[in-house]
Amino acid sequence: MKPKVSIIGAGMTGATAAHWLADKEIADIVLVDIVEGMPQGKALDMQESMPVAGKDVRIIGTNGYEDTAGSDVIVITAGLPRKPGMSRDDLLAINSEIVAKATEETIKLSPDAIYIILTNPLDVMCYVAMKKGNLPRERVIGQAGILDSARMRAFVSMELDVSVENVNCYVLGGHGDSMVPLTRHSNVAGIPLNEILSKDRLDAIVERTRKGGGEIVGLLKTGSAYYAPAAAIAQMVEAILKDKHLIVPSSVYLQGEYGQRDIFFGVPAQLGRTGLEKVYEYDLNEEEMAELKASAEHVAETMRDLSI
Ligand code: TXD
Repeated sequence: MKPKVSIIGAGMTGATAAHWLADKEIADIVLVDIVEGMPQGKALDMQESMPVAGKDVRIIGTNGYEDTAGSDVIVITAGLPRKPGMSRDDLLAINSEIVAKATEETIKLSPDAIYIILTNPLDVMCYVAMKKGNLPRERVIGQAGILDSARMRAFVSMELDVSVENVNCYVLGGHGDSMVPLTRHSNVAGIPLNEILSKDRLDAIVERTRKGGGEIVGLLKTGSAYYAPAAAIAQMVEAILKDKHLIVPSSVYLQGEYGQRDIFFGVPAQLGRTGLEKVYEYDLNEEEMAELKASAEHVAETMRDLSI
C-alpha cells in the first residue's frame, strides 16, 4: 500500500500540489474542500490524467474528513489568499479558525500524521496547528523558505543565464516582507553571490525576492502564487515519505536556535520520516543576526494578535 497524503483545501495551491505529488508517484492523495463538487471534480480530472502520465496513484476528492483516515502527511492549504493591497497578516482571524478546525478534524483520524502548513500568515498558522492538534514540534512544518529561496534562485539563474541547479540560495526568517535572504551563504556552483554579481544587481535580486509574493499577487489580481508554493509542498512531502534527511529552509518551532524561542520561524531544517529531524545553525554576522531578530519580532507581533 502506498503512503497517504491528505490535502485540506483543494484551491489553487492544494490542487496544484496534488498534481506535482501525483507525478512523483509516491502517495495516494485525498483532496478535501468545503466547496461541493470542486475537490471531486479536480480529483477525477487528475485521476483521468494518470493513464497518460503513466502513474499509478489514486486521487480522491471529498467534502468530508472520513477519507483522510490513516494519512501519513496532512497538508493544510485551506483558507483565504491575499487580495492586492492586503498583507499576509490581514488574513489572521479568519484563517486561524479554518486551520484550527482542519487540524482538529484530521488529527482524530490520523493521529500519527506529520503536518505541513501553507495557509497564511504562515508562521502563526503553524502555531495554531501545533496547539490545536496537541502536536510535538517535530510534526508541524511550515512551507515558506523553499518558495522564497526558489524565487531568489530563479532570479539569479535568469540574471546570469546559468542552470537553476547551480544556484543555491537560502532565505530565512518569517514569511513576510521582513524575510532574510542570506547572500553570504548563497552561491553559484560554490562561488559566493557577491563575487559573481555586482552589488546593485544583488541588491535588486534581494529586493525582488522579498516582494516576490506581492509581485505575483499584483499580476494575477485575484489570488496569489501557486505553482512554486505547490512545488515546494511536493518537495517537503517527498523528503518526509522517502526519509531523505533533506535540509531545506522551513518554518519550525524554535527552542533557542538562532536566539529565538516559542515562535515558528524559517530556518534550515532537516526533514525525514519523523518530520523535523534537526535545525542547522549558520554562523551569522551581526548584521544578519539583526535582520533575523527584526523578522522574528514581526512574527512575535502577529502572534500577539492571535486569539486561540
Ligand atoms: O508559501 C506560502 N506559505 C504560501 C501561502 C504560498 C501561497 C499561498 N499561501 C496561502 O495559502 C494563501 O495566502 C492562503 O492562505 C492559502 C491558500 O492559498 P490558495 O491560493 O490555494 O487559495 P485558494 O485557491 O482560495 O484555496 C483555498 C481553498 C479554497 O478552495 C477554499 O474553499 C478552501 O481553501 N477552504 C477550505 N477547505 C476546507 N475546509 C475549510 N474550512 C475551508 N475554508 C476554505
